[in-house]
Amino acid sequence: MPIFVIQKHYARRTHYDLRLEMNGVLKSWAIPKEPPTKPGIKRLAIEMEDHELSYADFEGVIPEGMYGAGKVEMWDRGEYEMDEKEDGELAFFLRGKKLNGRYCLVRFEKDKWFFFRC
Ligand SMILES: [Mn+2]
Repeated sequence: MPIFVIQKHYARRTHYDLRLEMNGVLKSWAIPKEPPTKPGIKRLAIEMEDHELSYADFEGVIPEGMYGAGKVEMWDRGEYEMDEKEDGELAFFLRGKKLNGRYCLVRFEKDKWFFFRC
């Protein structure tokens, strides 16, 4: 089963980086507010560049002066199972410690998506 991680990133603005293993890379979205554990809350998720699979284990501090400077800590991780996949619309089951259940990512603008329990 493919993996997912959510890294809490204390950058200039604290956010959560959701990463899904897909086609040998980590597809990535930055979520400005805490990811929802319950239905009824939609979070903005901004699509970011793909990361290498090895980045899934990264925790530590990105030094001052580098892009994304600040502390990175693991917020949640586990496996996931894709349920439905269309262009701009993903539904999948997350099996993490904090996030567990069916989640959707739906694109509404070029690189802007909504992330929510569905
Ligand atoms: Mn980040």
